[in-house]
Amino acid sequence: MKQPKTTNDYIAREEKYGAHNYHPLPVVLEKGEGIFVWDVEGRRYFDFLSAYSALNQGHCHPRIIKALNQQASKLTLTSRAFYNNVLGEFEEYITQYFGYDKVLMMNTGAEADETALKLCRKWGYKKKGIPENQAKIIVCEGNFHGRTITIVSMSTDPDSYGGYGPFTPGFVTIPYNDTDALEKELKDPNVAGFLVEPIQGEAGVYVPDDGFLKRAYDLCKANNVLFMADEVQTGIGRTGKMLACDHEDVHPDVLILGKAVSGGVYPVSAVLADDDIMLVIRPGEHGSTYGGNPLACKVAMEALQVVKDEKLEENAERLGKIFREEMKKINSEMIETVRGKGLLNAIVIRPKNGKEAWDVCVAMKENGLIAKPTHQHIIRFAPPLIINEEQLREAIEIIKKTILEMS
Ligand code: IF1
Repeated sequence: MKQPKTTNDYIAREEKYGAHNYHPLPVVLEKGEGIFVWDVEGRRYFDFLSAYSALNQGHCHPRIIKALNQQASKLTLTSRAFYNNVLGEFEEYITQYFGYDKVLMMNTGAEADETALKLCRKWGYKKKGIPENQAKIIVCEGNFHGRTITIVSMSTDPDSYGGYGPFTPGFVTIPYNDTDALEKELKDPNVAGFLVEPIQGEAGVYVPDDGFLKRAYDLCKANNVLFMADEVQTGIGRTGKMLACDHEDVHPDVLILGKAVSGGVYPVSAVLADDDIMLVIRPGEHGSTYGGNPLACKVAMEALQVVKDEKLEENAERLGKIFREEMKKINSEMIETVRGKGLLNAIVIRPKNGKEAWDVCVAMKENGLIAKPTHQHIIRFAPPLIINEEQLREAIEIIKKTILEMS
């Protein structure tokens, strides 16, 4: 195929040579800076997806890119067969940052979740005394933790698990936001852990009732079960606190992080826990070629420091309130619900004249803002947390104008 020129040429090439495991919005991006991206035809957009909250610090944050470049020309990978001079520095940094004894570094969110599941099962056998191969982990309906076979085994979404069986056993599903159901399942002495997203992202930005996390945590403690929070999407300032669990002063036994840990620059994920839990995994029992490499560590250290220095969680908290207020003011039947926390928000679209969430997203793109629908009727809005109030209000005008045009 000759060199593509137009948006359609680029799309056609991906369509021809790439697996069809995604259905992207028809826009081809070639440059990003801060809260903006530009397409191959030079048009500028507000990025209101932020790569599913990986880009909390914005596109190509100068400090993070500098850290990447400096380390990239020095040492990129050693594997864990040898020590490197950066991993320990980062381990000390991130454990102090979040208040845990230990961290285990991986690359993607799914790997971090897998790590937490393995850690939890092993803890169940070694510490809790669950009989071999009997450990159970409680998960929630509508969960999203990634794409591996074991993770889709926990999924209740047929798009995620359909056609991928046989599935990994050992999971018990309860409704999200239901502590009565949790309490009931916790009576089983073979339960080792409870894995939960503080806000369900993929399910459509479902915010649980106030007190749910605290109550769930307390129930887990009372039953000697590990409370494991998947903060891959909600963490690192996104919901208006450093962690979404901080809203309820819950300190998870096992904390799972990914995405924005590296500011969208490099895949870095991490599992944090105290010694009593983390040390049940011994040398040779888990790992990853790239996990904890020096490039990842330098990038992540800078990315986390940027969040602190720029007080991004405070900005997310303040601007999130403005965003939801302004969305609620839009006078259109097409807006059924507005919900979210910090700068992780969603609107539920009531279809009109055959126009659905997808059509709204295509129209917003034409007006200079990109976001993505989830589950047919929901649009998620998650700009980089470096956005300022003036920029947010400009973006709100685009959303408002688009919806009013279609209503
Ligand atoms: C895709 C969703 C978001 C996650 C939580 C673990 C992972 C994710 C809470 C796995 C990943 C991504 C993956 C992305 C779409 C996206 C997503 F719509 F599917 F649900 F963000 F909302 N835990 N979420 O949200 O992390 O292995 O991908 O690094 O295209 O699958 P990963």
